[in-house]
Amino acid sequence: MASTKSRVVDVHTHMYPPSYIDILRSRSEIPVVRSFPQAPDHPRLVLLAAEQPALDAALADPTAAVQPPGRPLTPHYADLAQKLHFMDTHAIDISVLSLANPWLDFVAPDDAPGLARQVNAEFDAMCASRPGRLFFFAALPLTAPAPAILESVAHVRGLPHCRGVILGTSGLGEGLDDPALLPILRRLADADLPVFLHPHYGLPNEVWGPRAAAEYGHVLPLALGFPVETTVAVARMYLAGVFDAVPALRMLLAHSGGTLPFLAGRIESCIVHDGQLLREGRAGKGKGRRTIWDVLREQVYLDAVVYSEVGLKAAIGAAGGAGRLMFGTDHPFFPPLESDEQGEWESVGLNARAVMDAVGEDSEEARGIMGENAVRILRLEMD
Ligand code: 5CU
Repeated sequence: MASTKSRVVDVHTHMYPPSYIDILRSRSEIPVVRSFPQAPDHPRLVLLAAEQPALDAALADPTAAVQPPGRPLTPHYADLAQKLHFMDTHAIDISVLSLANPWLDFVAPDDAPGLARQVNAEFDAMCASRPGRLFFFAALPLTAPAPAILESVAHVRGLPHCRGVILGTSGLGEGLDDPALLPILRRLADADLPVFLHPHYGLPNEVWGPRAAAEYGHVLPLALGFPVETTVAVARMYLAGVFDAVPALRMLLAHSGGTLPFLAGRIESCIVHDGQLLREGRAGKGKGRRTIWDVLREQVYLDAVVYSEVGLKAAIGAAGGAGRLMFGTDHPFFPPLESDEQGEWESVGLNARAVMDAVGEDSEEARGIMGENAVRILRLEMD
Protein backbone atom coordinates (compact mmCIF):
# COMPACT_ATOMS: atom_id res chain seq x y z
CA MET A 1 0.00 0.00 0.00
CA ALA A 2 1.12 3.60 -0.55
CA SER A 3 3.83 4.76 1.84
CA THR A 4 2.36 8.22 1.93
CA LYS A 5 0.04 10.26 4.11
CA SER A 6 -2.16 11.03 1.14
CA ARG A 7 -5.59 9.48 1.07
CA VAL A 8 -6.13 6.08 -0.48
CA VAL A 9 -9.40 5.85 -2.40
CA ASP A 10 -10.99 2.74 -3.88
CA VAL A 11 -13.21 3.71 -6.82
CA HIS A 12 -13.98 0.14 -7.91
CA THR A 13 -15.58 -1.66 -4.99
CA HIS A 14 -18.96 -3.33 -5.09
CA MET A 15 -21.75 -4.37 -2.77
CA TYR A 16 -25.11 -6.02 -3.05
CA PRO A 17 -27.39 -4.48 -0.40
CA PRO A 18 -29.35 -7.13 1.54
CA SER A 19 -32.60 -6.27 -0.27
CA TYR A 20 -30.93 -7.01 -3.60
CA ILE A 21 -29.61 -10.34 -2.33
CA ASP A 22 -33.19 -11.20 -1.32
CA ILE A 23 -34.27 -10.65 -4.92
CA LEU A 24 -31.51 -12.93 -6.18
CA ARG A 25 -32.56 -15.59 -3.66
CA SER A 26 -36.11 -15.50 -5.00
CA ARG A 27 -34.98 -16.21 -8.57
CA SER A 28 -34.45 -19.50 -10.39
CA GLU A 29 -32.42 -18.15 -13.31
CA ILE A 30 -29.09 -16.35 -13.50
CA PRO A 31 -28.48 -14.02 -11.71
CA VAL A 32 -29.43 -16.17 -8.76
CA VAL A 33 -28.37 -17.03 -5.21
CA ARG A 34 -28.83 -20.69 -4.31
CA SER A 35 -27.44 -23.26 -1.92
CA PHE A 36 -25.87 -26.47 -3.21
CA PRO A 37 -25.14 -29.60 -1.17
CA GLN A 38 -21.66 -29.72 -2.75
CA ALA A 39 -20.81 -26.41 -1.02
CA PRO A 40 -22.53 -26.35 2.36
CA ASP A 41 -20.60 -23.41 3.87
CA HIS A 42 -22.10 -20.57 1.85
CA PRO A 43 -24.91 -20.10 -0.66
CA ARG A 44 -23.57 -19.53 -4.17
CA LEU A 45 -23.89 -16.37 -6.19
CA VAL A 46 -24.30 -17.31 -9.85
CA LEU A 47 -23.98 -14.27 -12.10
CA LEU A 48 -22.44 -14.98 -15.45
CA ALA A 49 -23.86 -16.61 -18.57
CA ALA A 50 -20.62 -18.61 -18.67
CA GLU A 51 -21.76 -20.27 -15.43
CA GLN A 52 -24.92 -21.69 -17.02
CA PRO A 53 -23.38 -25.12 -17.84
CA ALA A 54 -22.16 -25.53 -14.27
CA LEU A 55 -25.56 -24.44 -12.93
CA ASP A 56 -27.34 -26.92 -15.21
CA ALA A 57 -25.01 -29.75 -14.13
CA ALA A 58 -25.47 -29.04 -10.42
CA LEU A 59 -29.26 -28.81 -10.77
CA ALA A 60 -29.51 -31.97 -12.90
CA ASP A 61 -27.99 -34.08 -10.13
CA PRO A 62 -27.75 -32.31 -6.77
CA THR A 63 -25.79 -35.23 -5.31
CA ALA A 64 -23.16 -35.36 -8.08
CA ALA A 65 -19.60 -34.51 -7.11
CA VAL A 66 -19.45 -31.54 -9.45
CA GLN A 67 -17.90 -28.16 -8.85
CA PRO A 68 -20.83 -25.96 -7.73
CA PRO A 69 -21.54 -22.97 -9.97
CA GLY A 70 -20.73 -19.36 -9.20
CA ARG A 71 -18.82 -18.10 -6.19
CA PRO A 72 -19.45 -18.35 -2.45
CA LEU A 73 -21.71 -15.58 -1.21
CA THR A 74 -19.63 -14.56 1.79
CA PRO A 75 -20.45 -11.58 4.05
CA HIS A 76 -18.02 -9.54 1.92
CA TYR A 77 -20.79 -9.05 -0.64
CA ALA A 78 -23.49 -7.47 1.50
CA ASP A 79 -22.18 -6.60 4.94
CA LEU A 80 -21.12 -3.00 5.53
CA ALA A 81 -19.02 -3.86 8.59
CA GLN A 82 -17.11 -6.32 6.43
CA LYS A 83 -16.51 -3.63 3.80
CA LEU A 84 -15.13 -1.32 6.48
CA HIS A 85 -12.93 -4.12 7.79
CA PHE A 86 -11.60 -4.70 4.29
CA MET A 87 -10.91 -0.98 3.90
CA ASP A 88 -9.10 -0.79 7.23
CA THR A 89 -7.06 -3.91 6.48
CA HIS A 90 -5.81 -2.32 3.25
CA ALA A 91 -5.45 1.25 4.57
CA ILE A 92 -8.20 2.49 2.26
CA ASP A 93 -9.52 5.81 3.53
CA ILE A 94 -12.47 6.26 1.19
CA SER A 95 -14.49 3.85 -0.93
CA VAL A 96 -16.81 4.80 -3.77
CA LEU A 97 -19.25 1.90 -3.61
CA SER A 98 -21.26 0.58 -6.51
CA LEU A 99 -23.90 -2.09 -6.93
CA ALA A 100 -22.23 -5.09 -8.56
CA ASN A 101 -23.27 -6.59 -11.87
CA PRO A 102 -25.79 -7.17 -13.31
CA TRP A 103 -27.27 -4.16 -11.48
CA LEU A 104 -30.95 -3.75 -12.37
CA ASP A 105 -30.55 -4.99 -15.94
CA PHE A 106 -32.76 -8.06 -15.36
CA VAL A 107 -35.54 -6.33 -13.43
CA ALA A 108 -39.01 -6.05 -15.02
CA PRO A 109 -39.71 -2.54 -16.37
CA ASP A 110 -42.53 -1.91 -13.89
CA ASP A 111 -40.40 -2.88 -10.91
CA ALA A 112 -37.15 -1.19 -11.92
CA PRO A 113 -37.86 2.46 -10.92
CA GLY A 114 -38.99 1.53 -7.39
CA LEU A 115 -36.11 -0.85 -6.90
CA ALA A 116 -33.61 1.71 -8.16
CA ARG A 117 -34.96 4.27 -5.72
CA GLN A 118 -34.74 1.78 -2.87
CA VAL A 119 -31.24 0.50 -3.69
CA ASN A 120 -29.83 4.00 -4.24
CA ALA A 121 -31.38 5.24 -0.99
CA GLU A 122 -29.86 2.21 0.78
CA PHE A 123 -26.43 3.08 -0.61
CA ASP A 124 -26.79 6.71 0.43
CA ALA A 125 -27.81 5.65 3.94
CA MET A 126 -24.81 3.30 4.18
CA CYS A 127 -22.54 6.17 3.16
CA ALA A 128 -24.18 8.53 5.64
CA SER A 129 -23.46 6.07 8.43
CA ARG A 130 -19.69 6.44 7.88
CA PRO A 131 -19.22 10.17 7.18
CA GLY A 132 -16.30 10.96 4.93
CA ARG A 133 -15.43 7.32 4.28
CA LEU A 134 -18.07 6.22 1.80
CA PHE A 135 -19.57 7.58 -1.43
CA PHE A 136 -21.33 5.69 -4.19
CA PHE A 137 -22.12 5.33 -7.87
CA ALA A 138 -25.89 4.91 -8.27
CA ALA A 139 -27.70 2.28 -10.36
CA LEU A 140 -30.29 3.30 -12.94
CA PRO A 141 -33.53 1.48 -13.84
CA LEU A 142 -32.53 1.00 -17.47
CA THR A 143 -35.34 -1.43 -18.32
CA ALA A 144 -37.94 1.23 -17.47
CA PRO A 145 -39.28 3.84 -19.93
CA ALA A 146 -37.03 6.87 -20.49
CA PRO A 147 -39.03 9.30 -18.30
CA ALA A 148 -38.57 6.98 -15.31
CA ILE A 149 -34.83 6.76 -15.99
CA LEU A 150 -34.57 10.55 -16.15
CA GLU A 151 -36.51 10.77 -12.90
CA SER A 152 -34.03 8.38 -11.35
CA VAL A 153 -31.14 10.59 -12.50
CA ALA A 154 -32.81 13.53 -10.76
CA HIS A 155 -33.28 11.43 -7.62
CA VAL A 156 -29.66 10.30 -7.37
CA ARG A 157 -28.42 13.80 -8.19
CA GLY A 158 -30.04 14.87 -4.94
CA LEU A 159 -28.49 12.12 -2.81
CA PRO A 160 -25.60 13.70 -0.88
CA HIS A 161 -23.15 10.81 -1.32
CA CYS A 162 -23.81 9.98 -4.97
CA ARG A 163 -20.86 10.76 -7.24
CA GLY A 164 -21.95 9.21 -10.52
CA VAL A 165 -23.75 6.18 -11.90
CA ILE A 166 -22.61 2.67 -12.72
CA LEU A 167 -23.71 1.37 -16.12
CA GLY A 168 -23.29 -1.91 -17.90
CA THR A 169 -22.78 -2.12 -21.62
CA SER A 170 -26.35 -3.01 -22.63
CA GLY A 171 -27.80 0.48 -22.21
CA LEU A 172 -31.52 0.40 -22.98
CA GLY A 173 -31.05 -3.02 -24.58
CA GLU A 174 -29.22 -2.06 -27.76
CA GLY A 175 -25.88 -0.93 -26.37
CA LEU A 176 -24.37 2.41 -25.52
CA ASP A 177 -24.31 3.63 -29.14
CA ASP A 178 -28.12 3.61 -29.18
CA PRO A 179 -29.40 7.13 -30.09
CA ALA A 180 -32.26 6.58 -27.64
CA LEU A 181 -29.71 6.65 -24.82
CA LEU A 182 -28.44 10.13 -25.72
CA PRO A 183 -30.99 12.09 -23.66
CA ILE A 184 -30.01 10.07 -20.60
CA LEU A 185 -26.29 10.54 -21.18
CA ARG A 186 -26.93 14.29 -21.69
CA ARG A 187 -28.86 14.49 -18.44
CA LEU A 188 -26.05 12.68 -16.61
CA ALA A 189 -23.47 15.04 -18.09
CA ASP A 190 -25.57 18.10 -17.20
CA ALA A 191 -25.92 16.76 -13.66
CA ASP A 192 -22.15 16.35 -13.43
CA LEU A 193 -22.55 12.61 -12.81
CA PRO A 194 -19.74 10.57 -14.42
CA VAL A 195 -20.59 7.13 -15.77
CA PHE A 196 -18.63 4.22 -14.29
CA LEU A 197 -18.76 1.72 -17.16
CA HIS A 198 -18.49 -1.90 -16.05
CA PRO A 199 -18.78 -5.15 -18.01
CA HIS A 200 -21.03 -8.09 -17.23
CA TYR A 201 -22.03 -9.88 -20.43
CA GLY A 202 -18.62 -10.86 -21.76
CA LEU A 203 -18.59 -12.81 -25.01
CA PRO A 204 -20.81 -15.70 -26.16
CA ASN A 205 -19.97 -18.99 -24.43
CA GLU A 206 -19.08 -20.61 -27.80
CA VAL A 207 -16.02 -18.38 -27.99
CA TRP A 208 -14.48 -20.25 -25.06
CA GLY A 209 -14.73 -23.65 -26.73
CA PRO A 210 -16.11 -26.95 -25.48
CA ARG A 211 -13.58 -27.50 -22.69
CA ALA A 212 -13.94 -24.17 -20.91
CA ALA A 213 -16.98 -24.87 -18.73
CA ALA A 214 -15.52 -28.02 -17.22
CA GLU A 215 -11.82 -27.22 -17.20
CA TYR A 216 -10.98 -23.52 -17.19
CA GLY A 217 -13.00 -22.11 -14.30
CA HIS A 218 -13.93 -18.44 -14.70
CA VAL A 219 -10.62 -17.42 -16.23
CA LEU A 220 -11.64 -16.79 -19.83
CA PRO A 221 -14.87 -14.85 -19.26
CA LEU A 222 -13.36 -12.71 -16.52
CA ALA A 223 -9.85 -12.14 -17.87
CA LEU A 224 -10.85 -11.73 -21.51
CA GLY A 225 -14.62 -11.52 -21.89
CA PHE A 226 -15.03 -8.60 -19.49
CA PRO A 227 -12.27 -6.36 -20.92
CA VAL A 228 -13.23 -7.06 -24.53
CA GLU A 229 -16.86 -6.23 -23.72
CA THR A 230 -15.79 -2.82 -22.34
CA THR A 231 -13.56 -2.22 -25.34
CA VAL A 232 -16.35 -2.97 -27.82
CA ALA A 233 -18.84 -0.80 -25.94
CA VAL A 234 -16.58 2.26 -25.95
CA ALA A 235 -15.50 1.72 -29.57
CA ARG A 236 -19.16 1.61 -30.57
CA MET A 237 -19.86 4.83 -28.66
CA TYR A 238 -16.92 6.48 -30.36
CA LEU A 239 -17.96 5.34 -33.85
CA ALA A 240 -21.53 6.52 -33.25
CA GLY A 241 -20.29 9.98 -32.29
CA VAL A 242 -21.64 9.79 -28.75
CA PHE A 243 -18.66 11.61 -27.24
CA ASP A 244 -19.07 14.50 -29.68
CA ALA A 245 -22.82 14.58 -29.13
CA VAL A 246 -22.33 14.78 -25.35
CA PRO A 247 -19.00 16.57 -24.87
CA ALA A 248 -19.58 17.04 -21.14
CA LEU A 249 -19.97 13.30 -20.62
CA ARG A 250 -17.26 11.83 -18.40
CA MET A 251 -16.70 8.08 -18.21
CA LEU A 252 -14.65 6.00 -15.79
CA LEU A 253 -13.81 2.72 -17.49
CA ALA A 254 -13.44 -0.43 -15.41
CA HIS A 255 -10.33 -2.57 -15.61
CA SER A 256 -8.24 0.24 -17.04
CA GLY A 257 -10.42 0.46 -20.12
CA GLY A 258 -10.36 -3.23 -21.00
CA THR A 259 -8.06 -3.51 -23.98
CA LEU A 260 -8.53 0.07 -25.22
CA PRO A 261 -5.09 1.32 -24.18
CA PHE A 262 -3.54 -1.43 -26.29
CA LEU A 263 -5.98 -1.29 -29.19
CA ALA A 264 -6.75 2.43 -29.56
CA GLY A 265 -4.05 2.77 -32.23
CA ARG A 266 -5.51 -0.09 -34.22
CA ILE A 267 -9.03 1.28 -33.89
CA GLU A 268 -7.81 4.67 -35.12
CA SER A 269 -5.93 3.09 -38.04
CA CYS A 270 -8.97 1.03 -39.05
CA ILE A 271 -11.04 4.23 -39.09
CA VAL A 272 -8.54 6.12 -41.22
CA HIS A 273 -8.40 3.20 -43.68
CA ASP A 274 -12.13 2.59 -43.90
CA GLY A 275 -13.59 3.50 -47.28
CA GLN A 276 -17.15 3.85 -46.04
CA LEU A 277 -16.20 6.15 -43.17
CA LEU A 278 -14.01 8.20 -45.51
CA ARG A 279 -16.85 8.60 -48.05
CA GLU A 280 -19.20 9.66 -45.30
CA GLY A 281 -16.72 12.25 -44.05
CA ARG A 282 -16.19 10.47 -40.73
CA ALA A 283 -12.59 9.36 -41.18
CA GLY A 284 -10.69 12.28 -42.64
CA LYS A 285 -7.74 13.87 -40.92
CA GLY A 286 -8.23 17.44 -39.75
CA LYS A 287 -11.76 18.86 -40.18
CA GLY A 288 -12.08 18.91 -36.42
CA ARG A 289 -12.47 15.15 -36.11
CA ARG A 290 -11.43 14.03 -32.66
CA THR A 291 -9.47 10.80 -32.69
CA ILE A 292 -10.14 8.06 -30.22
CA TRP A 293 -6.97 9.21 -28.47
CA ASP A 294 -8.48 12.68 -28.06
CA VAL A 295 -11.61 11.21 -26.54
CA LEU A 296 -9.61 9.03 -24.15
CA ARG A 297 -7.66 12.06 -22.97
CA GLU A 298 -10.59 14.45 -22.73
CA GLN A 299 -13.63 12.45 -21.62
CA VAL A 300 -12.35 9.23 -20.11
CA TYR A 301 -10.86 8.21 -16.79
CA LEU A 302 -9.49 4.73 -16.17
CA ASP A 303 -9.42 2.75 -12.97
CA ALA A 304 -6.14 1.10 -12.04
CA VAL A 305 -7.52 -2.43 -11.79
CA VAL A 306 -5.20 -4.09 -14.26
CA TYR A 307 -2.88 -6.08 -11.95
CA SER A 308 0.41 -5.35 -13.72
CA GLU A 309 2.90 -2.58 -14.31
CA VAL A 310 2.86 -3.22 -18.06
CA GLY A 311 -0.90 -2.79 -18.33
CA LEU A 312 -0.93 0.22 -16.05
CA LYS A 313 1.76 2.02 -18.03
CA ALA A 314 -0.29 1.49 -21.18
CA ALA A 315 -3.36 2.85 -19.40
CA ILE A 316 -1.48 5.94 -18.23
CA GLY A 317 -0.24 6.50 -21.76
CA ALA A 318 -3.69 6.11 -23.30
CA ALA A 319 -5.35 8.38 -20.75
CA GLY A 320 -2.77 11.09 -21.35
CA GLY A 321 -1.18 10.93 -17.93
CA ALA A 322 -1.38 9.46 -14.45
CA GLY A 323 -3.81 12.22 -13.42
CA ARG A 324 -6.69 10.35 -15.06
CA LEU A 325 -6.11 7.02 -13.31
CA MET A 326 -7.82 5.97 -10.08
CA PHE A 327 -7.03 3.02 -7.84
CA GLY A 328 -9.56 0.25 -7.31
CA THR A 329 -9.82 -3.21 -5.77
CA ASP A 330 -12.87 -4.93 -7.32
CA HIS A 331 -13.76 -6.09 -3.78
CA PRO A 332 -15.56 -8.40 -2.99
CA PHE A 333 -14.51 -10.25 -6.13
CA PHE A 334 -11.14 -12.00 -6.29
CA PRO A 335 -10.74 -12.94 -2.61
CA PRO A 336 -7.60 -14.88 -1.64
CA LEU A 337 -8.20 -18.60 -1.99
CA GLU A 338 -5.29 -19.84 0.11
CA SER A 339 -5.18 -17.35 2.95
CA ASP A 340 -7.62 -15.79 5.40
CA GLU A 341 -10.19 -13.54 3.70
CA GLN A 342 -10.06 -11.29 6.76
CA GLY A 343 -6.41 -10.54 6.07
CA GLU A 344 -4.73 -8.84 3.14
CA TRP A 345 -5.94 -9.70 -0.34
CA GLU A 346 -3.36 -10.58 -2.98
CA SER A 347 -5.54 -8.99 -5.69
CA VAL A 348 -5.35 -5.64 -3.89
CA GLY A 349 -1.60 -5.96 -3.41
CA LEU A 350 -1.11 -6.66 -7.12
CA ASN A 351 -2.92 -3.47 -8.11
CA ALA A 352 -1.12 -1.32 -5.52
CA ARG A 353 2.24 -2.82 -6.54
CA ALA A 354 1.51 -2.09 -10.20
CA VAL A 355 1.02 1.59 -9.33
CA MET A 356 4.28 1.78 -7.40
CA ASP A 357 6.21 -0.07 -10.12
CA ALA A 358 4.71 2.03 -12.91
CA VAL A 359 5.17 5.51 -11.47
CA GLY A 360 7.51 5.16 -8.49
CA GLU A 361 6.76 4.48 -4.85
CA ASP A 362 6.85 8.00 -3.42
CA SER A 363 5.90 9.94 -6.49
CA GLU A 364 3.21 12.56 -6.91
CA GLU A 365 1.72 10.32 -9.60
CA ALA A 366 1.41 7.42 -7.16
CA ARG A 367 -0.33 9.63 -4.61
CA GLY A 368 -2.66 10.77 -7.36
CA ILE A 369 -3.54 7.31 -8.63
CA MET A 370 -3.89 5.86 -5.14
CA GLY A 371 -6.40 8.47 -4.05
CA GLU A 372 -5.87 12.14 -4.67
CA ASN A 373 -7.07 11.97 -8.30
CA ALA A 374 -10.34 10.45 -7.14
CA VAL A 375 -10.77 13.06 -4.41
CA ARG A 376 -10.35 15.78 -7.04
CA ILE A 377 -12.27 14.22 -9.93
CA LEU A 378 -15.15 12.77 -7.91
CA ARG A 379 -15.35 15.63 -5.37
CA LEU A 380 -14.89 13.40 -2.34
CA GLU A 381 -14.49 16.13 0.26
CA MET A 382 -17.68 16.46 2.29
CA ASP A 383 -18.85 20.07 2.79
O1 5CU B 1 -15.97 -12.95 -10.43
C1 5CU B 1 -16.86 -12.39 -11.07
O2 5CU B 1 -17.78 -12.96 -11.62
C2 5CU B 1 -16.84 -10.92 -11.15
C3 5CU B 1 -18.04 -10.24 -11.44
O3 5CU B 1 -19.07 -10.79 -11.71
N1 5CU B 1 -18.02 -8.92 -11.40
C4 5CU B 1 -16.89 -8.25 -11.13
O4 5CU B 1 -16.89 -7.03 -11.06
N2 5CU B 1 -15.76 -8.93 -10.93
C5 5CU B 1 -15.72 -10.25 -10.94
